[in-house]
Order: sequence, then structure tokens, then C-alpha cells
Amino acid sequence: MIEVEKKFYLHAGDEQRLLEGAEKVSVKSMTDTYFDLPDYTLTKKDWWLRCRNDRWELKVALAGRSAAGGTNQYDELEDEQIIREAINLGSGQELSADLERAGYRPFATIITTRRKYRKQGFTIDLDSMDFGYEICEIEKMVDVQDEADQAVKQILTFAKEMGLEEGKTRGKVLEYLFRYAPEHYKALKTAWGGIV
Ligand code: V4E
Repeated sequence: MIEVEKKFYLHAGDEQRLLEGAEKVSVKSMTDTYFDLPDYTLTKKDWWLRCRNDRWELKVALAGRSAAGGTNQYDELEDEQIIREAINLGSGQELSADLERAGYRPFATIITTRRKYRKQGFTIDLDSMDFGYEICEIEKMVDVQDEADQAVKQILTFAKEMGLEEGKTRGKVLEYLFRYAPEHYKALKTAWGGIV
């Protein structure tokens, strides 16, 4: 599956409008620890290796850093063997031990409370982070890349109908790096040729 998503900052009145008629799906807390090599090999490629509530995930950027309309597209790998292959990590012992041996280190731990809703075929996540940051994500899952471009347009149209401001947003991890790990943030800015 390919996740097509766009992040928005909500202003006064936005949440109420957005959630009107929405179906509440869940409220969950998740603890994410993100890992990379000291030279930021993964994140410079816009790849994000994390352990979420004890399960490993690798988000791999698909369509460049920022596709049309600032909607990022990622493949989400959740099978440990496939994650190993993606990052060229041979089999040994536990994934965490093998990662550490290969030089990977945690660079951020973020606790998020996520309120999840569904409306008009879109998933709406209202995320509140433990370091004092809030962001809204509108998402659609699609099966193949061909459908992703269509999903991008649909998300942007839906957001416009809901009266949301379509501006540049900093996701939770980038905001975390911006605040607490400026050297890492600067490395990404250089590698990507700009950043919000
Ligand atoms: C994809 C990404 C990062 C990893 C965290 O992704 P995010 O979507 O913020 O996490 P979350 O918890 O919502 O994941 P989900 O539960 O939906 O799977 S950190 C930065 N990015 C990408 C990114 C980018 N390339 N450029 C900008 C301006 N922002 C974010």
C-alpha cells in the first residue's frame, strides 16, 4: 500500500468544520523512536526508520521529497526482513541489536496522542505531540502509484472544501529536529536543497 498524505496546521474554527459529520475511529497513544546512522544516511534520502510501540517500520519516500501540492508519498515497510533488505542489513540476531552493531542510533523519541476520524473516504489524524506541537494529517491509502496522483488531487480539493489553509507545514519529526537537533536539521536542509 502507498500512503498519500498532506499535513495542515489548524486555525480557529478549522477543527469543528473538519470534524462535522466525521466518524470517530480511535484515540491512541504511540511512542516512536527514530533511528539513523551518524551521517544521516537514511533521513537525507527521506527514509524514516522507526520503532513504533515496539514494532519496526520504515517509511520510504516514493515521489521525491515533495510531490505536487506538497503532498508526500511514502511506501510503508513493516516486515522486518524487507526492512533489512531495504537498508542492506544482513540477518543476525534481533533487528535492534543488528542495527546497533551496524552503527544506527536513536535520534528522536516522540509520544503522540492521535485522534483518528474518517470523512468522505479520507482518514483525518489530529496529532498532539508530547513536546508541545499539533498537526493535522489528511490521508488516503492507494494500491498503486497510478492512483496516488489522483489521491493527491482529492486530498487538496477536500481540504479546500473544508476551508483549510494550504501552506507549508513542518511534520512532527522535522519540528523536533528544528527545535532540539539543529545540526541534523541543517544536514537535511542541505541534502534536500531547502526545507520548511
Ligand atoms: C515522512 C517524514 C517523517 C517521518 C514521520 O512521518 P510522519 O508522517 O510525520 O509521521 P506519522 O506519525 O504521522 O506517521 P504515520 O502514522 O502517518 O505513518 S519526518 C519527515 N518526513 C517527511 C517530510 C518531508 N520530507 N518534508 C517535510 C517538509 N515534512 C515532512
